[in-house]
Amino acid sequence: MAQDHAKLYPASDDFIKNAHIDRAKYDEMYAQSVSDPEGFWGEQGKRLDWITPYSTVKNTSFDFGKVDIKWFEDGVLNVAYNCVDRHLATRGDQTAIIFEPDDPAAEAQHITYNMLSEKVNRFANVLLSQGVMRGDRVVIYLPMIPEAAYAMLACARIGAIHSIVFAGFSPDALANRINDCGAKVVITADSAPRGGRKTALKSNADAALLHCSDRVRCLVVKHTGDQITWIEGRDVDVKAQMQQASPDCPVRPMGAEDPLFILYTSGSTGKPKGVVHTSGGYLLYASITHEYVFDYHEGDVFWCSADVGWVTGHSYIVYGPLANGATTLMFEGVPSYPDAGRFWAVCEKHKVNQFYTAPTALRSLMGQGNSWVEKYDLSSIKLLGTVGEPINPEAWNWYNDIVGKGRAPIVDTWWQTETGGHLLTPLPGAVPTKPGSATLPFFGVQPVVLEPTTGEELKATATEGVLCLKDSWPGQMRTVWGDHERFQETYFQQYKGYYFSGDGCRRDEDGYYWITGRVDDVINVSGHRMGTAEVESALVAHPKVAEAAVVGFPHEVKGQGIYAYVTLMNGQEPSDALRAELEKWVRAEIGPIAKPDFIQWAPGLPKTRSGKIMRRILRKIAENDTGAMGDISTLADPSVVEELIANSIWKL
Ligand code: 6R9
Repeated sequence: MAQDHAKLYPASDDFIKNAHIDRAKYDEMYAQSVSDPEGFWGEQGKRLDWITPYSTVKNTSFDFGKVDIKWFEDGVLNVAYNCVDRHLATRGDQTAIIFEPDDPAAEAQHITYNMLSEKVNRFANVLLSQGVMRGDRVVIYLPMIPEAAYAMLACARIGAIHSIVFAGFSPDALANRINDCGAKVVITADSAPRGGRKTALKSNADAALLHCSDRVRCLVVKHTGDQITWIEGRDVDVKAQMQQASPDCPVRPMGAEDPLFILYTSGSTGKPKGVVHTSGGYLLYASITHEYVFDYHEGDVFWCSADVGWVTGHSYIVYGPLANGATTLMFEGVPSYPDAGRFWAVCEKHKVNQFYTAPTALRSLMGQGNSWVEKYDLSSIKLLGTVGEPINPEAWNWYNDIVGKGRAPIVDTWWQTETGGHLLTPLPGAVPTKPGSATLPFFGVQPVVLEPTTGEELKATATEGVLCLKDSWPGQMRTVWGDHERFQETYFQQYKGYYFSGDGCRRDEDGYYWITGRVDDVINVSGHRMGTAEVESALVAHPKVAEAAVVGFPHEVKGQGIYAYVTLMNGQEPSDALRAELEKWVRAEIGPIAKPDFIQWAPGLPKTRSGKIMRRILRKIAENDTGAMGDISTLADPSVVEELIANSIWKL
C-alpha cells in the first residue's frame, strides 16, 4: 500500500486564493449536503431558471422492489432555455462553442450564444416540421460537429428525448438502439472526418435503417459534401431546411422529471441498456460539478476532449458548460492527427484554461516523447482533469510535470453514465490530490465500501471492498428505458438499500478513494465500457464459431484489452486468416472499439459440471497470473486449463 503515503499535491496558494471552494467551505457545504439534502439542493436548484419553481426537492427510495428517484418533481423548466436563452441578455456576443475541425488547416468556428440560439431554434423548427413531438425519441448519429450540440438542444427545446449513438458504432449497433427506443427520427451526416480519414455515416445509417420501421425519417447534415445515396421521402437535408425554418421556436415547458435523454451503455449481461436521465436534477448536477470541479470562472475556455457519443460529452461538452454560460471547445479530430502535438496545438491556439481528457490518450501521447508538448505555449492552462479509468502514476506524473508544468491541479473524476456527473473528485482549491486517487465525494454524495460477499458496510477508514452509494444525488439515472425491473436488478438487488456501482475500491487512512476497477463482466477499453457478453454474442454469431468467452487483460495503452477465447465448430481449422476474419466480423457487428486484441483458439473452455464457464480462470490466464489459480477441482475437465495456459498470449 505504498501509494497511501504518496505525496500530497495541494494546489498553489494562488490557485486556492482564486478558487470557488476552499477547504473550509468544502467541509461546511459537504456536511450540510448530507445532513440536510433538501435544504442544500433546494438552495442549489436556484442555479437554474424555473418556469414554475419546485415546492419539493427530494423524493427518492433505494428500496429494492420500489426504487423510485425524483428530484424537484413539481418544478417546470426547459433545459435549452437554461443553456441558451437565459444567457442572451448578458452574453449574447460571447463565444458559446469553439469548433476545431479535424483538418488543422481548416478554420475554427466561434459560435456565440446569439448564433447558438438561432441555430437551435431553427433546428427545433425542422424537428417539429418532421412531426417530432414532446416525448418522441430522436437518435443522433453525428460526428463531433456543432450540429450535434444544436440537435441535442433542439430536442430539449421541444421536449423530445435524444439518444446519441457514438459515430464509431456499426450499423447493427445503431439499428438496435433505434429500435429499442422506438426513435421517430435519426439525425446523421454524410460522412465524419477523423484523423484525416472519413467514416461513411450516412451509408451506415442507410444500412441500419433496413432493420428499422420504414416510418423512421433520416435527417442528414451535409458536412463534407461527400456523395451519398438519397432516399426521397425519407431523407431530409437539415441545413437546407434550417435555412427556410423560422429562427423562433417557443420553448416547451417540461417537468423536472421528464426525460432529457437516453444513452445506451454496456452492462455485465444482455444487450446495452438505455440509461435515462431527466431534466431538472441532471442539468443542475452537470452545471454545479462543471463549475466547482473544474473551478470554472467567467471568461474561461473549457475543453473536454471526449466525444458527445459518451456521457462525458453530454455533461461536460454540452449541458454543464452551456448551463453555466461558459465557452466550450468541441474538437472533431483525434490526438494523433496530424501529429502527436495536436492536443497541445489546440490548447495553445484557443488559450484553453481547463483541459479534461482520458488516461488512455495521455498514455499514448506520453509514448511519443515530450517534445510534442514542449513545442507549444501552454501557459493558459490552469487545471487538468481525467476521466474514464484509473490513471497510473506514470501517466499522472507526465500530465502533471510535462503538460501542467507542476502548476495545474489534476482532478481525477470518478463517475459513470448512470451517475450523470462526477461523484468522487477533488475540488481543486480544497482537496490536495494523490496520483491515482479520485479523492473525496462531491456534495451530496455518500460513498460506502461494502464487503463483497456479505454486503456488510466496512466502517474502518482504511478498507477495501465494493463501492456503493448510500443515498441519491440529483444527477442519478432514473430508470432503464422501457425496463424499470432491469434498473432495479442491476443496481439495487445485490446490495439492498444501496446503489451498486460495479466498481471495486480502496479507502486509505486519509479517507481518499482509489478505484480498483470493475468487479463485474465489464471491461474498460480506452475508457470505453464494453460488456464481455456483447463481444461474445458477436463472436458466436459467426458461422464458424461454436463458443466464445471474453475477458479483459492488461494493455499498455488502452488500460484493458479484449481477450477472446474461441472454440471453433467441428471441422473448422484455426488459422491467421480466420483470426483476421473474426476481428473484422466483430468490428462490423459492434464497432472498431470492440475488436478483440487477442484471439486464443480454445479447443475447450474451463466449465463447471453444470456447464458454467469459469471466467475467473480465463481472467487469470489472460493476466498471466497462473500461479494462483485457486480451486479448479469443480471443473468438469481440469486438463483444459493446462492446454489454455500453454497457448496463451504470454507463451507466444
Ligand atoms: C464517465 C464514464 C464508467 C466506469 C466506472 C469505472 C470507470 C470512470 C474513472 C473510472 C477510475 C476514474 N471510471 N472514471 N475508474 N477512475 N476517474 O467514464 O462513464 O463510460 O459509464 O464508465 O469507468 O469503472 O464504473 P462510463
